[in-house]
Amino acid sequence: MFKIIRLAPKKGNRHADGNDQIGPRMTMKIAFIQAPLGRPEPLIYPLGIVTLAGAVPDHHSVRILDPNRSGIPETEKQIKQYCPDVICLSIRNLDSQIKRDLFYYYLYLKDFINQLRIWSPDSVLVAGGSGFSLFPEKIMKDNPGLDFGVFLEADAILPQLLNNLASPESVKGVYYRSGRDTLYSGIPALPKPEEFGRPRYDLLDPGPYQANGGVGVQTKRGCPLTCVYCTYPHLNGTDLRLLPVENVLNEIRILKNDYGINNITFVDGVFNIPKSRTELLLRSLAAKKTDIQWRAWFTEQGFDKEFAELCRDTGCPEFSFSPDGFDTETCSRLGKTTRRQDIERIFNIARETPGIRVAFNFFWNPPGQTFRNWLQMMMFTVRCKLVLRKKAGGIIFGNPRIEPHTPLMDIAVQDGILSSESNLLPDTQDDLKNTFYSNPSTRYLDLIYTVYEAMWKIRTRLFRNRK
Ligand code: B12
Ligand code: SF4
Repeated sequence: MFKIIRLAPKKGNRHADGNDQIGPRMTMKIAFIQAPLGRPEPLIYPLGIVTLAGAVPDHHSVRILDPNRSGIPETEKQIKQYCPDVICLSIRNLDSQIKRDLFYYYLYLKDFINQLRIWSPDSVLVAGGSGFSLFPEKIMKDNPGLDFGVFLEADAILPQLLNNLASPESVKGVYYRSGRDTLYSGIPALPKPEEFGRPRYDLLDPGPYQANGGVGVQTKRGCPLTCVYCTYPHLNGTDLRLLPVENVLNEIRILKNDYGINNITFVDGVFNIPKSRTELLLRSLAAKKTDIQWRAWFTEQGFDKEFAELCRDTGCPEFSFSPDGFDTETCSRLGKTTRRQDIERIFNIARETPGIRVAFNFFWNPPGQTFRNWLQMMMFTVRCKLVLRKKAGGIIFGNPRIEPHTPLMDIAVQDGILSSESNLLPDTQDDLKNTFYSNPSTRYLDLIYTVYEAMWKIRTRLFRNRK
């Protein structure tokens, strides 16, 4: 049976103009819930649902719950008290994507969805979020408790779906049930900047979240670069959709003045493109004397000393780069625009500029890897430690998680690591280990990686004990 039968208005729910038929302006109680991760993790402000709540029309009643902060029992209590008509579950993370610290959040999430169904059997359950949008069909199939799923950014879609719960096929981007089948209403357009929700900080205090790198602030969506392993072009498109600088400054002002937030993270895939607009944002921030600490992800492209100083002087203590490969050939194979000389340039800027730190992420054994290249990458690491000393913010090695809709998936199939039928969202954590790329022609490097992994684990344990 089609579960929308759940939407008979509950006691107290009224159409905004007085009658209580299901219809576009019926007032509903909507609970946004961030999916719990299943293990303690640094607390991240759930910007997706905080933003989405800002796109929901005012006549609805809205709450935001984050079990990662409040715990599961408190979430259960809140849901049972509130009795939402609609639960919007944000599935952001599926797995840790780090082989040396692998954790499969998705296994835990499946249990949580079953729990939600027991706590609130009459609510309509809608899923969405970046994790969901990577595997929408599989997640709908694995979790019969979900009534709807929304593909990609939902700022425009969710309000339409709320108006059309009985005719989801009329709203693009929606997965819905019909008997035993799951149907899809068709590819949606990504929202324009003026359609993005404005974060509803009033519904979830950002204060407790600022310790871990800061509260997220978005300045744009989309990325035009072409890194082969990256999911962002699939999730947010390849065109940059820029929020007006004034809007961004306004969010920062509200966070600072109303919630005492001094630390923010710009959540854009790449912060410093287009460069001129980033400079404008930073100069305007300086002019407002906002006095905040911020961090972001940068591309080496166009990053010069003057820009580094502008960032430093407006509150950025550390620059994170992901050249991923070290020599130009490996970088090209990874679809990066970065060249070896760009990495050296960043190194020199860090050496010459007081008050800045740089961090680099590299892949241990990516497509295009050679022993010579690996050795040079190791020598660069040592050089960073010896020359940059405290200015070297960290050099991290990993292997890319192979995600769907990425060119890396095709490379992995060509290299015999996967078959085109492989399940990238498997049923066990053991099988999840097979979703990481490691270049077969330099497989012996994996042995050295096991030593690196072991050292990393010992270091993490020692650090935790000391804390
Ligand atoms: C910035 C970022 C971070 C920052 C966050 C900084 C901060 N203070 O906020 C840091 C580096 C800390 C981080 C950490 C992690 N991240 Co991260 N992160 C991102 C990134 C780039 C943007 C997230 C964001 O804030 N977007 C802005 C908001 C407004 O958009 P949104 O959340 O996507 O929400 C929209 C839609 O998804 C949708 N939506 C969201 N929720 C819902 C719910 C419903 C019901 C509906 C209908 C729609 C919907 O509508 C929203 C508005 O359009 C995404 C990649 C991406 N392009 O999305 C990865 C991403 C979410 N991260 C990812 C991962 C894996 C992680 C980590 C697990 C990595 C790790 N091992 O540490 C941790 C988890 C941290 C945690 N506790 O949750 C993955 C998740 C996919 C997966 N395979 O699991 C992503 C997709 C990147 C990737 N590699 O593919 N992350
Ligand atoms: S620059 Fe960053 S966000 Fe853009 S494609 Fe590369 S990894 Fe993805």
